[in-house]
Amino acid sequence: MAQPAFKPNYDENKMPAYTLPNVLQLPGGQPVTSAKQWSTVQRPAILQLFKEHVYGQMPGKPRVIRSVVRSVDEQALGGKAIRKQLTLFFGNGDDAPNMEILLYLPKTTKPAPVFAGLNFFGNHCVSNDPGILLSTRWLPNRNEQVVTNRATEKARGMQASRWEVEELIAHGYGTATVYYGDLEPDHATGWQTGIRTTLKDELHIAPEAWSAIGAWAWGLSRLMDYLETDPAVDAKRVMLHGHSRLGKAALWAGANDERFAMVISNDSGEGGAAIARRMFGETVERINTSFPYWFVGKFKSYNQNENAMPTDQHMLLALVAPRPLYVASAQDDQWADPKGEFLGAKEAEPVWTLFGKKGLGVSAMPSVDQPVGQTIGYHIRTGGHDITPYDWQQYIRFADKHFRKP
Ligand code: GTR
Repeated sequence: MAQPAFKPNYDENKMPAYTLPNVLQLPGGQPVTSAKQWSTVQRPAILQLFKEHVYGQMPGKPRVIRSVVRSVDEQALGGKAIRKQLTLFFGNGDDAPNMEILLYLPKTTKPAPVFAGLNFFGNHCVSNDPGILLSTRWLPNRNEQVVTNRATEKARGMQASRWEVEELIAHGYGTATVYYGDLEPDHATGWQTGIRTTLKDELHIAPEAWSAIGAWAWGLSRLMDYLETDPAVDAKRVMLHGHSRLGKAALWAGANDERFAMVISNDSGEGGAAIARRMFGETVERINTSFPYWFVGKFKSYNQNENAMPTDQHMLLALVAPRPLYVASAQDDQWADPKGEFLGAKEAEPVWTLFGKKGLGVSAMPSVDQPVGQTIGYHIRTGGHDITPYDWQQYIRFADKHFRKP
């Protein structure tokens, strides 16, 4: 029998009753009272809950990681930037699983802070720069840009509006990116050709012990491994960012890997920054039905059963503490539940307080286009599900505030 069509709830008055787990309450019921107790007991315990119930295990590095430079242009973007392209191999030999890295750096003598994130359509999608190597991987078909699952020349710059490469360079930041499909193509059988299969023996992990979001997040940590080896990069100032499903992956990577200095969630919604128990817009059941491979099998047991989860997404955001966290929403992106994203940040705030840091510094959700926050930044902007220049202006300002102190 056909399933009834999913009807998202967009009415605050039809919210189910729920009680959120307290981020600062230990499993035995006692409160977490010190930053040390958070770091040594509660943080690892919460991370473990997300591994078991939501995103799966997070394997370590392969034994061999090798970067091979493909091209360097010291006069990129009209002479304003340095462009490097590398392949990062996970193992010996040209046929080892690998991912392509695109890196733009400002022309400075000092190591540069860098914004790092995955892209949706191959590295060539982030800029019209003709020097970017066209990805040869599987891509989701789109118009004349991706035909029979391969990029055409028309795919160049197809998501340039989401990247602001020149703006970042002008502000003294580098930008590093990898196509998420290099880790795992985003479809139901993508795991069969992605690293969950090709690296399963090397990483000693069964494909079903983790998830597509896990594989994408793992790739971000490997990108960090590379950035740590590049003397032109200040690896202590790498700002991780991601939009939507890649925002979920960025949060999961930032939770696991504390080398990232700051984490930005752009419209990450369900399975990202939004409180799942609200069941507003996309729900656990809906995301598990559309994208079952994004999460581990156990997550399906919470379909329409959110109150039984030992986690909710404020706990994921809390794992970024005490580092700066930015959560962004968009007014017309109700599917991602902007209010639930704000509340995710708000409910995570006590952990920053424990570290003596000011979090959001507001109790109510701000109005549209009114960014707020100290160590946790938040805004809801006008417009839909996207990354816009407005979003980037806030991220640059927030990074400047935390990492470019005079
Ligand atoms: C949607 C999904 C969202 C979000 C979005 C995206 O289809 O329901 O959770 O991940 O895709 O990545 O743009």
